[in-house]
Amino acid sequence: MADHRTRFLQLALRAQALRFGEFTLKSGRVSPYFFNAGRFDSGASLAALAGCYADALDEAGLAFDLLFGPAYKGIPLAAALACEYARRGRDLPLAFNRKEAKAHGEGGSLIGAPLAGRRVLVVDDVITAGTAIREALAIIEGGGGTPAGIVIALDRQEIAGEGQSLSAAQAVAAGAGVPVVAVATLADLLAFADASASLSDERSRLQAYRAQYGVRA
Ligand code: OMP
Repeated sequence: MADHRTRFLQLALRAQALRFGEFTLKSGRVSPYFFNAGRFDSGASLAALAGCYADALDEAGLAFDLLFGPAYKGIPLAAALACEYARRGRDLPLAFNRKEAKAHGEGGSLIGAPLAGRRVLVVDDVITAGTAIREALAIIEGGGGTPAGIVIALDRQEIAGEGQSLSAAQAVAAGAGVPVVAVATLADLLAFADASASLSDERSRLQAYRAQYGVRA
C-alpha cells in the first residue's frame, strides 16, 4: 500500500477520526465504521493530514489552479492543503463557501479567491452517496469556475442506490467528467485491518457491510 495511505489510516485511528461501532449515516445506512474529519482538530494533525492529501494528488498527477473547500468540513481541509502546497513551494489560490448567503458586508456565499476562469479542485472529507460533492460542484459552476477534480480523505466505495454498478464516487466522476482522488478507500482500510491483529473483529464487520452496500470490484 502506498505510504500516504497507511500514514493516513494510522493518523485517523490515532486522532479517533476513524472509529468502529454502529453509526447511522446521512443515507440512513447503519455502518460499522465512521470517518469524522472534525477530529483532526490540532495544527499538527491537520498538517499531517494535508501532507497525505498532497501526496495522493502528486501520485494522481491532477492539474488544477485553485483549491475549494465546501462548508463546513472542507474549509479547514482546503486551508491546510493550501498551506502544505505553500510549504512545498506552490502558492495556490483558496476559496470556500458559507452555507447561508450574506446580504451585507462583502455579500454572497463565496469567500476567498475568485473562481471564474480557474480549474478548481474540491477538497472534502468523505464520499458515501455523493450528495455533498454534487452540491459543491454546482457551487463551483455557479461561481464561474471549472471543476478539475475532487480530493477526499476517504472513499467509502458504496453504491448510491439499489442495483447500481458504480460507486457513488465513480458516478460523480463520470457525471462531472472529473477524477476523484481518495487518500484511502474502504479497500485500503480492509487491507490495513488485515495486517493488524487488533482489527480482526472490525475486519469481518467491514466485509459484511461492503457485501451489502459496496461496489462490486
Ligand atoms: P454523501 O453526501 O452521502 O456522499 O456523504 C458525505 C457526508 O456524509 C460527509 O460530508 C459527512 O457529512 C457524512 N459522513 C461522514 O462524515 N463520515 C462517514 O464515514 C460517513 C458519512 C455519511 O453520513 O455518509
